[in-house]
Amino acid sequence: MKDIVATKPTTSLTKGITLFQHILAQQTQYPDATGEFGGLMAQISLAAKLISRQLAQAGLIENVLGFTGEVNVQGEAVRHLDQYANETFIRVFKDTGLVCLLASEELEEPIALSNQCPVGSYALLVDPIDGSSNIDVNVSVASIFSVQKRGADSTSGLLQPGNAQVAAGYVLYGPNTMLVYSSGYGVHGFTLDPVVGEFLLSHPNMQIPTQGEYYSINEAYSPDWQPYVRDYIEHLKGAKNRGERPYSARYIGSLAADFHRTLLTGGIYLYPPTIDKPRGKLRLLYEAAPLAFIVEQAGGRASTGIERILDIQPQALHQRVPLVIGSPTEVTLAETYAQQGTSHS
Ligand code: AHM
Ligand code: MG
Repeated sequence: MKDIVATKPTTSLTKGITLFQHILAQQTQYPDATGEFGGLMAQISLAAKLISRQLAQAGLIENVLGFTGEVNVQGEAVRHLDQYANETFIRVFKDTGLVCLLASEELEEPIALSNQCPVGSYALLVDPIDGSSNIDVNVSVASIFSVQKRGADSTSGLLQPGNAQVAAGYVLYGPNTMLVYSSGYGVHGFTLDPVVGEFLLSHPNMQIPTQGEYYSINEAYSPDWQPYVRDYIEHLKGAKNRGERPYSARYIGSLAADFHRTLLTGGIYLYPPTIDKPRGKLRLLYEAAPLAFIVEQAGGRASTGIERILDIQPQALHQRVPLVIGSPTEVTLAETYAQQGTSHS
């Protein structure tokens, strides 16, 4: 099992440098780097800028808001922006030779983006628009991405545990557009300067606080939770009465946006199993695993409550998984509740 360990900040962490400059500077420190990863990240940032521009025109031009009338492999109604973002990721990588396979929440099977796809080539897994239900109400959405080297498994070569990821990240389309990524050497956040059209380093070497003040969960489902989830949330609500720092609740309904707040301020995000969704809702390979990679690099933790997310061997491309992610203090306690499966005070 490979553990991911963040190294100390490198010399390429001067605020204001561009994403590409940062990656080039990092590559100079790793003699085996081929430069392909820099090209890959440049194309991800291009997709991010195109999607960001499209979002900025929502309500002003046709076919940004609303549904296409189609239903995706997950059984969810496809929105125009889901389709645009999915096609954008395909378009920016097609025939570049940078990525040989692309898997997406919007595609039943991975698609080949290059004629040759040997084991070891880069593959990209994306949730092109995470939090789609927030598009039409002008609330933050995101793109989540995971970069793998194609494995040798008999299906797509993509069913690898999260600890095999080469890199992972997300682009948050909020009041400003931010790209946060890790290639296993810390977590770095870049803010899009819309005038220059470049992502500039704004959050070098991000670290999650060891404990936070927010919990994030869809409480409307509390009647459908297992008892340990209710007990854990009740425990958090009781902090004030125990003379501890009280918690407050935040839930945006866009995973990456809820995660980003948790990364910056600490605390916990949970999407546990429910009666209707016994494996939770979130997808392992392009939602939970990339965010788990990021949070561990930032000093946090991610699990199902029972098992480390990065150790899970996927069985299917669109597999769902319960997710408990955030500061080490909160996640560790949530795991205690999950493992005991019963209440404790
Ligand atoms: P999506 O990728 O199709 O938008 O679905 C995933 C989203 C997450 O972003 C979010 O955390 C979750 O679904 C919200 O689900 P719910 O409305 O059940 O709380
Ligand atoms: Mg999603």
